[in-house]
Amino acid sequence: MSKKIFSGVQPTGNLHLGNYLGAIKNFVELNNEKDNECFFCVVDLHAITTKQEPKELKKNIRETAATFIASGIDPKKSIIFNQSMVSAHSEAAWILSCVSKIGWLNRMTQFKEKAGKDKEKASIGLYSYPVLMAADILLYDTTHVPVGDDQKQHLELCRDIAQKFNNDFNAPEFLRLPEPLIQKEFSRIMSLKDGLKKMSKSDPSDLSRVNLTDDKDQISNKIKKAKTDPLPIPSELNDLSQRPETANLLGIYSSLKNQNLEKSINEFNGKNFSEFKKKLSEILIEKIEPISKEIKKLLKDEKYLDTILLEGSQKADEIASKKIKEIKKLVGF
Ligand code: AQP
Repeated sequence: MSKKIFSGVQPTGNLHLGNYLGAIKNFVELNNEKDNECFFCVVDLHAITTKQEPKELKKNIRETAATFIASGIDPKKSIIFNQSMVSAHSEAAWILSCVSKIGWLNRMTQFKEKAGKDKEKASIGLYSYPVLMAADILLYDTTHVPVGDDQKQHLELCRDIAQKFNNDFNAPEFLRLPEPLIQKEFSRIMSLKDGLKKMSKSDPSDLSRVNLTDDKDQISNKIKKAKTDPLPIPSELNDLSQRPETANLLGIYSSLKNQNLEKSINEFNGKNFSEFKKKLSEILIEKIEPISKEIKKLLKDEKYLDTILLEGSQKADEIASKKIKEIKKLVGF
């Protein structure tokens, strides 16, 4: 069955291994499946929910598009576009925010994590971020949304919003309820410095993540410095439950090798970390360095990247503007 795929990445800089293994690697596979119709969006409206420097944002928008292409998404086959260039996203977000319940949004754990202790100072945009995400997805009659595990709750909310809109406006199945595509394993990559914290762009320590623009030396230096524990690699999966850093590094290795955790444990069982880290660096360099080199090459051609985004946005706009017209009609505008 052909799928309609939508997913986005925020252009907030420092795209990392977590973004790659949790989301972009999956985008590439879906791009390569024959009959899929894919939309990969640089979600700049989401990015401004936290303060962005305008010049940096512009640079990061191009870098995100370059990362998509360098990772293997073919802009001739998939639509790569810029969220802010398609005004239907903002319009649909407003309308959907009027059917969404405050109680639903209050349950979103990502807002709690990102807003931190001082919620009063967080932007309204950060709070209503999941409604904009629902608008993004629903405008394209998306069937499947490939995301990392951290976005699962937002996708469930998107389904609730769609259902509520359809009920409120007596339009059964008008907004299509999308399915999440979350990998069973390795869907949450953790920080290299703390196995209990998500690998994240906004972590102040660059040593906490492998950036997709890192070169060979940076990658091997970060793996050398990655936190471990004093025990050797275990022989049983169960022994990993109290060892988050070890579990994370073995997870990264397994994901890059496309093999299960058990196989990796068997490979390194009883060995010390220096031997494992050497192999981990090798596979990371093999998989990430070509992407990093290609990103840098693509970034030199701003005109090419801007054209991809402009043409992609025009194609997306054709579809989204039809859907928003129908939404407005149902609402009574
Ligand atoms: N650590 C992660 N493990 C697995 N998947 C991840 N994703 C992000 N971090 C991890 C997935 O990457 C996609 C794009 O994410 P995003 O750019 O929209 O924003 P995010 O999830 O907020 O990413 P960060 O790195 O955590 O950013 P900051 O530091 O700004 O909060 C999504 O599919 C996400 O699941």
